[in-house]
Amino acid sequence: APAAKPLPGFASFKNADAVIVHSSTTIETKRSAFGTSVITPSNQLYVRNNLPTPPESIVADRDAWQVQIAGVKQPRQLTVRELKSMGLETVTMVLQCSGNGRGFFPSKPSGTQWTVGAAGCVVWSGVPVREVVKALGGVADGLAYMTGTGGEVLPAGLDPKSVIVERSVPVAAMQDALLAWEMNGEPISLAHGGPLRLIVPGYTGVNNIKYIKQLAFTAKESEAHIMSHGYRISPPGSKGDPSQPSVQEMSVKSWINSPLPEDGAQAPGLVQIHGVAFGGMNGIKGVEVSTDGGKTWKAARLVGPDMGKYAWRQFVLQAQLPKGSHVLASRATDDKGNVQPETRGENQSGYNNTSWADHAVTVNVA
Ligand code: MSS
Repeated sequence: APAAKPLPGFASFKNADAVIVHSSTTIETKRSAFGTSVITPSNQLYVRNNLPTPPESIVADRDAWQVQIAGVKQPRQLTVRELKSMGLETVTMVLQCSGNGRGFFPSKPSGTQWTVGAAGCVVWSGVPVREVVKALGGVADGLAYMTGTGGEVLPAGLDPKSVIVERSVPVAAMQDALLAWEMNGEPISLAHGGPLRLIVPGYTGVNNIKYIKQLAFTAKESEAHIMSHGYRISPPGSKGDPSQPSVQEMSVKSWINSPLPEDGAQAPGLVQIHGVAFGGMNGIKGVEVSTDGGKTWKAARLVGPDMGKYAWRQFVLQAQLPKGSHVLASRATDDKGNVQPETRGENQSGYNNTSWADHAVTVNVA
């Protein structure tokens, strides 16, 4: 096996044994590292940066960081210090890259070949966006989108629109959104978007803008390339364009984290098959587990605390596995009755893979 790549400096606090370093801007959590305690520790959470990471200096004086609030009746620049007096809420949320599961597409779309580990369940604290908007007189009339802009210094000599991280979501997403300064009980690290991050619960990773420097209510979606052409669900063989759906709300998904093929052969007998399940915008009603590749299913038991509809649930099924090879699969149902599908939705860039068949694992009992 090739030598593991070193952790980049801004992510040196990560547990090197728990992650796969794909590149200096993409780090994945190992499937075997998710554990059974719901929350993903900060030192194991995946990282995905579309641009070089900003310098550590931006988190030197966190409270002084400024964000411009535009498209409200009284637009203003606010510091994190001011935001900390305007409201407080905590949300536990699955943060998941739009491309999580891309590595299972047989077409091998370009981009990081994530399997399951471009996701984690994390706790965010900050001020509700709706409180900030209320304090500034409300959203200006007729504005349909909430647009967040990342605070990276852009590489010189390029059209800013071609590189800037700026994403628009429907204005309704404001209701549960936060401007967050804390993650898992600590000030948000630079790696995860400190000093201030836009959190849009239920929406894929890219919509959760790190080091946010502007939050604007806008009539139209951003014209940044990452919005107009990137992160679109394009038919295989075609390029992204604004007419195609953008990656936004996540949908029901689950996967098994133990046992795994990399654990080696299992002894015959009782095994605990466990994993995680989440519904994106909805809570989880139940999870079924199959030990025969999806021919038959048994209800798993949900375990651990229910941290709300945006969090994931742990599930477990005890099963007797005789000698032989077994294909273990999980299939979740959300509380609106949506069932995790067997197959992925084919698309050019490998987004939104929720296929239970792709996430199945084959274990050997000997
Ligand atoms: N933000 C900013 N500012 N920048 C960048 O680059 N990225 C995205 C988000 N946000 C970015 C941002 C993505 S894309 C993702 S996933 C996320 O983020 C991640 O996170 P973390 O913390 O984990 O790193 Mo895909 O859909």
